[in-house]
Amino acid sequence: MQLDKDSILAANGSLHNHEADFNHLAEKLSRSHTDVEALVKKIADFQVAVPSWALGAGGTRFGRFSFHGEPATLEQKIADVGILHALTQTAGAVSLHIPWDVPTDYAAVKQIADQNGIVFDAINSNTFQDQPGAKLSYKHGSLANTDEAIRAQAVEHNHEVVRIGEKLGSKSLTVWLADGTSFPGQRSFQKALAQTEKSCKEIYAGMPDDWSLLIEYKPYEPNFYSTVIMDWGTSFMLANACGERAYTLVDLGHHLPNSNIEQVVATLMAKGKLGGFHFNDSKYGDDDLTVGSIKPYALFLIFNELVYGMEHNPQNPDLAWMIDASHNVKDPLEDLIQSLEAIQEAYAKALLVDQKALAAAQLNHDVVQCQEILQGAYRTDVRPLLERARLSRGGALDPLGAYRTLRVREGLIGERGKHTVATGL
Ligand code: PSV
Ligand code: MN
Ligand code: MN
Repeated sequence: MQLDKDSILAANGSLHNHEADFNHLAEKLSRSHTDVEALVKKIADFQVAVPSWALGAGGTRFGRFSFHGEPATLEQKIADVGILHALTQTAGAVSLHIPWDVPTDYAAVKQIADQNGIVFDAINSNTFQDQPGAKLSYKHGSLANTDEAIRAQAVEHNHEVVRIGEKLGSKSLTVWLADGTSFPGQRSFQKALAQTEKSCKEIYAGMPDDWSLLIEYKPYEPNFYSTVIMDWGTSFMLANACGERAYTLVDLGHHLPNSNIEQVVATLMAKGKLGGFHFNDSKYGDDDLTVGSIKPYALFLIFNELVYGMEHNPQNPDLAWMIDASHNVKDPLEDLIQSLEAIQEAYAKALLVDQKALAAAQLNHDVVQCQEILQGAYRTDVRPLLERARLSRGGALDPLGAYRTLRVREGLIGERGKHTVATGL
């Protein structure tokens, strides 16, 4: 199923209310000398990768409840990303997880991606599960394993993932390790870290010169006493040990409660070492809930630092943005539409922050004014800007509304059947 521009245009209906809302907001913003056209262009240009594993209704270890019409093949997953992109004009990339989504027919996969305007962003390796037919087990770790042969198998898997990514046009490899311990004394911290550093360097040495290595961190889960790459400091240290094209990847759910993620972002960007970003939201841990569903103000504060860094830190590369969320209880495509909207909303609000006025208020120690500036931007209803950005690229005025009006899920069920099961998580 592919959504064409005409049906989206038809679903948009009258633009009368949008025009009125947009003009009102544009008039208000130009009073503070905001270049509204430039703002809309920035919002329209912002693209986020959808991970191949988020397109099926995910599950937890307590159960997995399939959503009808789920994509069963990689081609179908990319077609789903195409639907998201056609509606939102924000999801122009897909992020594959290997071996969950190894292409069997590269030409076919590339063709369907091209047809849908989708590029291949960072590709993810997986050494947190044993793969069918694998000689050695990752039960006691992969890149940090005590056994050299197991580490070598894990390094080779990462090189294989790079080779797959090269055929598709990816330019970065994301590594997330489950390696760690669940009980005190189970493993030497120092030796595990040293082995991980050695393995990361081997992965890095085997990558093409125009590829980046993105190192993700997470404090706990699946291990509950220690994780080898537990925090941004450890990831930063490993990235520095590997070299110039190795960076830290921040996943919003991978922090202990109340961590100041915006400060982490600022620190990494100042050092030119923030390479990638996984969006989700959480109440307790790595909950992988819909972006913006729990702490939208925290997301805005994080975006405020990202925007500042993108404008002031040329030493930092362009970021690989990805949604890393999946659920049991929502239509995955509707859920991703909500996440994409929340990301764009937080980005647009952060773009509204008057950086000059904020810097002046900071110099004057006018703490009250600093807060007013941030919250003034946060309280602005930016949705007409998002609508305008989408319309400028032929997208939907209201992606969720159009998804329902066009009966997309029903169409997918018609095509694929009710009882499909997506591969992966
Ligand atoms: C791990 O929790 C993670 O955030 C990593 O990015 C994985 O690749 C992804 O989730 C899927 O398991
Ligand atoms: Mn992640
Ligand atoms: Mn995670």
